[in-house]
Amino acid sequence: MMNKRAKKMMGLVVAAAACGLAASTTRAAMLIDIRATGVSGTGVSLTDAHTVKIDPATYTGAGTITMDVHLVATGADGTLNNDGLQFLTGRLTSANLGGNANFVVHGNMVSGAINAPFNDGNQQTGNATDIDGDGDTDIGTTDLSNSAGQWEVHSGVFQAMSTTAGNGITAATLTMTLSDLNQLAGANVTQVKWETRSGTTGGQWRLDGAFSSSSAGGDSPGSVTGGTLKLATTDVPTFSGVNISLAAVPEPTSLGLLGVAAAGLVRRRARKA
Ligand SMILES: [Ca+2]
Ligand SMILES: [Ca+2]
Ligand SMILES: [Ca+2]
Repeated sequence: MMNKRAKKMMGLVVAAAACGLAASTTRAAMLIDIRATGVSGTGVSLTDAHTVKIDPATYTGAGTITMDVHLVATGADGTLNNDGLQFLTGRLTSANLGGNANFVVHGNMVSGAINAPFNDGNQQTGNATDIDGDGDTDIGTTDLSNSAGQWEVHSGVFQAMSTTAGNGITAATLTMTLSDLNQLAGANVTQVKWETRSGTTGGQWRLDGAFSSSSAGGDSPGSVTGGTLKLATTDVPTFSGVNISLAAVPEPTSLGLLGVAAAGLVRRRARKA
């Protein structure tokens, strides 16, 4: 028979499995996926595409994080060749999840050139502005209702997601030049995040439509029929950011203490049996 703790553990396992299932189901949405692709600097390490760790014991106060802004329009019918994007406008900031006072790390951010096919002349790499007033420069402006100075991808026609590698498009490369580290209590995660332009149309995409024509290479589908025209004002895009946190490196002494505690537990269990 399961005791209380075993039952609780079982519940957690079931809940985790359910989360996994939910995450793998088709998401009908526009995703701005900010992915870390590389780091430099002593004590700066890349755990995965959305996690960067800084080891305060070895960090020298300098380094970089290189990121991609990857755009994916995903409908609900399981195929990407009828999902497309025409333009998207917003800004990118680096902000602590708990507020500016307890930042993990500061760093100025810049965007590289916007990649084809979202560079029809109306694209923008965004102004260098300290949007959140934390002392480092972000990409875009403080007025999220105005497109001027924001980061923007723009194509003259709809572009199907399936025409680019990786089921989406890598719109641009971002670089964050790291500086000072804050190790004050309360510092937890600094996140590179996305905010879509508000007020008026901040983007336009199609999910599960039909692209009626295409060039030889499959690019520039031109016109779209069917599906639903999505506007950022009514269908808010989701984003996946890059989280920067302090690396927790267990010290040899605390590892030793853990060993002693484990040995004590074993002795206690042995006595009870
Ligand atoms: Ca689709
Ligand atoms: Ca910042
Ligand atoms: Ca800032």
